[in-house]
Amino acid sequence: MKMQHQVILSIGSNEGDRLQIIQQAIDLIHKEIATVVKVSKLYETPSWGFEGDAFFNCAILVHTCKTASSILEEVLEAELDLGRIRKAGARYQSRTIDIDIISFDEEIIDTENLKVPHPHMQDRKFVLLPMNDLKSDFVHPKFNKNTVELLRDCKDESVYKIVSDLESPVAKYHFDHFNYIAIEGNIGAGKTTLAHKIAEDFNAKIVLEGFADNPFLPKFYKDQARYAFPLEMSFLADRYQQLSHDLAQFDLFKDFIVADYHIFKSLIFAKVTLGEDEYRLYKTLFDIIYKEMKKPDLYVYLYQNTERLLENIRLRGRSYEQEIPAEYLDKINRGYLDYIKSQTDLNVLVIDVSDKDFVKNQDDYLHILDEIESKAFSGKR
Ligand code: PH2
Ligand code: MG
Ligand code: MG
Repeated sequence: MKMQHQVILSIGSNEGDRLQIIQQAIDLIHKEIATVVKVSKLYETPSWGFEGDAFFNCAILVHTCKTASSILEEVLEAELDLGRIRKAGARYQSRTIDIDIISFDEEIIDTENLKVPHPHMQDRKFVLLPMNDLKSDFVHPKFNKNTVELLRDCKDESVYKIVSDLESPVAKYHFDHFNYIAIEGNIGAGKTTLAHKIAEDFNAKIVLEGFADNPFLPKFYKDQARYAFPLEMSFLADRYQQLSHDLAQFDLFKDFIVADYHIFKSLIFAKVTLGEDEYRLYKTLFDIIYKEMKKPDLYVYLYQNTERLLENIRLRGRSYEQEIPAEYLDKINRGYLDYIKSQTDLNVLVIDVSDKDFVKNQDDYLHILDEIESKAFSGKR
């Protein structure tokens, strides 16, 4: 299941420096609205439905957690920022920039301001041809046809010509220099959300901690002393099993692996939750297992302040987590920071996300991507 919406936008221009304006539009969308993960070729197309100069058209695939109506609102604003002036009168007219929502997942939206899939997409090769370049798995929810089938059945006879290559915003990142990125952080820091976004945007294989089926976890939060040892042992066993399996499997269709944990967290938590004797026994076993494990070539620690951790825990609403005290989170955070300080040969990146919201603010997400990118050349390969 994808966490983000897959949205296809069509971009056109038949006035001014068409190539430059379209490239600016793509960059602006990526910077402020949604992550542009794929860009089609650029086509020159005769104006469709009215007399006017030829258009340049392309299509882009973007990922976002925003709603369709906020995407529409933001895209209209981007058109204005890019200098579009809507003149009164004729339905179709020449324009410096036009950005249309073609599809939003495979949803059917029919409101006053927004109709999705775009009601004319099936009649227009200037939409379907670029869309076909994106190789998305979109299936039209009304016609039950994929892009290739829509194109095959399209009656548009106009002649379209590929004019140039556009620059793709995600192509500037080199995350495939990594084989294995571990995203770490305290309970509620946003590890899983960030791992999902990166995996979806960069075609990585995701490895998620399967905490939900740990039978000791709810018990532990009620009676720490009694359940800490079996809890830590079962986490260690699960993580070892999952990681040794998933990291050994080479996925031909994915570029790298992103995990929402690193096995060392087992020891960090054990140190906080176990008594001294138990911890010593635990560490003996941990060390044996740890030696065998593949190390990530980037370890990202998301630092989040305790107040917002508590807020996130409340918002995600897992009942057994609701009583976690602030002091416990402080201790876990200190455990992580001590661990990080003691590491000499781990490629560590600490990102302070305490005043960031990488789901709602595209700018905050791009900041995180840029930080990771800055480590792409110090990682091994
Ligand atoms: N957009 C229109 C109407 N006609 N023709 C071409 N070739 N390309 C367009 O983007 C286009 C059009 C209305 O938005
Ligand atoms: Mg249009
Ligand atoms: Mg429009």
